[in-house]
Amino acid sequence: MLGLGEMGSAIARAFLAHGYRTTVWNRTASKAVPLAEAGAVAAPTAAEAVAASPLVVMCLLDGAAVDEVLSALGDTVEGKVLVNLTSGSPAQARANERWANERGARYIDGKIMGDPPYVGTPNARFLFSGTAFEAHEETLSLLGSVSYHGEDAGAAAVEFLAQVAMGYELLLGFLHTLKVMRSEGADIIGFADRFAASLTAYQPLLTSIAKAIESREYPPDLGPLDVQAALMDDLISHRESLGVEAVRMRETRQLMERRIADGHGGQGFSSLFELLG
Ligand code: FVH
Repeated sequence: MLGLGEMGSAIARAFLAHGYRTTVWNRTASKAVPLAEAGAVAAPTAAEAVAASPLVVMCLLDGAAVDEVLSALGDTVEGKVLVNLTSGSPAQARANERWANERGARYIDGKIMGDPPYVGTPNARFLFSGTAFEAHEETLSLLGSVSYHGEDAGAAAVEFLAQVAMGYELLLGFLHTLKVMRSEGADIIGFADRFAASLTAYQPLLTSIAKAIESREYPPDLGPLDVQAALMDDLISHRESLGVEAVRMRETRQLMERRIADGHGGQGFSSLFELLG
């Protein structure tokens, strides 16, 4: 295990808990001490840790840290399987795979959704991609609930960035809406509970929007744009009257106007996809 931050340490502990002989390395050596006390072997260098095991798992801060550690490892990775669980882009994952293959190693890219205390439980989600995954699925499944996204090494990162981006899009909208509710003197905790309960209604809607985009046949989902545009005006003026940011509402309104002007006022929300750059 290379990298013993919060996440790397939790991963090393999960392997130890399942009886795996685990060698650990961290740039700041003191972080290996608690793991050595828990039964791991602490290696003085990353290359010595790699030499100890056929399966090498890395979880570092970012892509720059991965590049630094990989370049120090060089050809010592020959014959190993590298599993990189560091957050990063699809391009970084594909470049890491090329780097590993050129040195006679195989590469699995992994991305983590969940906090360190959940590692080793189904509440920690691990997304994987790369051709070597199947052979190591059993070991990697000890870390949490696992999903495989295909042979393209970048596929797990594509899914991870999309999932994380959706989370931020939703949560930023939620913060702005809480601002509206608080400006109106409403109970925001009660609102949060009610909105959470209504989230299940979005499940079929998300699927039907994706299907409408694939088929390019846009039913009036959420109602025809002609009708929705009037509602957008209410949303924008309500927010503006309270001094709350309405930038995404204005963007949505502009997209609706363009679509209506193009003669598609009878179509639904999903049809705005046609206008996205
Ligand atoms: N912690 C979390 O909740 C999440 C949840 C979802 C995904 N992540 C990703 O996991 C990666 C590691 O995150 P972390 O929480 O373990 O981060 P830290 O505790 O800050 O540990 C960072 C480790 O990286 C080492 N490191 C940093 N730079 C270098 C470098 N140039 N060379 C070698 N190692 C480096 C650092 O070493 P040190 O500072 O202790 O010497 C730590 O071992 C991350 O991609 C999250 O996005 C976490």
